[in-house]
Amino acid sequence: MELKIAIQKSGRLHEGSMQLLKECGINISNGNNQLRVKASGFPLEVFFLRDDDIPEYVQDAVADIGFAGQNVVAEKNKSVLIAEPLGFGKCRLSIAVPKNGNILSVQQLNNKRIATSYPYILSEYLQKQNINASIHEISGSAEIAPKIGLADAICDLVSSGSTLFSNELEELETILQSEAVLISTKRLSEEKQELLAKLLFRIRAVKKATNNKYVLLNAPNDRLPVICNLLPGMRSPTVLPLAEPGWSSVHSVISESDFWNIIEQLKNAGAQGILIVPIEKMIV
Ligand code: PRT
Ligand code: ZN
Repeated sequence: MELKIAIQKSGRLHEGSMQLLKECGINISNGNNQLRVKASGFPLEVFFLRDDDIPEYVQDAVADIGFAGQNVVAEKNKSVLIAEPLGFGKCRLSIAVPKNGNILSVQQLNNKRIATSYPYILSEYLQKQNINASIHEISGSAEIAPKIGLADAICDLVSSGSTLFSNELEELETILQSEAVLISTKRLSEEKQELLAKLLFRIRAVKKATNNKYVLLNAPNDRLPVICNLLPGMRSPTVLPLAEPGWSSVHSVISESDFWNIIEQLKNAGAQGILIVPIEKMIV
């Protein structure tokens, strides 16, 4: 019994998908550029596909699970379950208009033309906003549409914003935040559900580790209460005596998101010799 997973063959999600599986202890050798490969380290068979096709394959249970962008999952509107956000492939789907033009608000899109590869998400959004605009479906390079007179606005994915910038466009409104997600078919056998639970356990341990750092520091004993207060850790910080009397070493885990903030507070509280170490896996 194997779980069949669909991942992007090549493109922006390919590396992240392979990397995540690798960190879960799953190795995939695709030296011969095959479309279907058996993995080692987990009972998994990998299908390499175009990202656009993944939701349908998963809906139809040709693949049991898949890694795809939320943007694609929402646009294709297939009947699948979203099991887990994966933390890579982050971007947003935004409406953008020419800089210094006359469209300053979403309401001003009424009776305008919008070019996009996301007609379904966009039409749902416009309907909710009660805006009557015409959608020009294109398969890519939306950013040139206003310049060549094909549309008044675009609706496309943005990550750094440099594509918009170099085409003299600016974001008017973000309509969807996206990242890669694990989707699963609604028709998983009990055995396969168990395999998926095992895979999710590994994925969550990897994600938790990526989002956290291990911190070690030295502190005078009289500063320990303040410092430990700043470092809740997984249960509470580990405090060990140093060879030098009156000093201790403190070990704990801090989250990536408030990392710099906490480091500054630790320094101000008298911590010295602060070391930050990556965590490989984290099981709580
Ligand atoms: O061949 P296949 O169909 O599988 O791939 P594809 O060409 O359709 O997709 P691909 O590989 O370009 O993107 C796959 C997925 O990556 C998308 O569906 C998103 O979920 C995610 N992703 C993350 C992005 C971006 N960031 C992104 N920046 N997909 C596309 N872009 C494009 C965007 O369309 C625009 O042209 O990058 C440009 C904007 O980038 P910035 O950095 O200039 O803002
Ligand atoms: Zn695609």
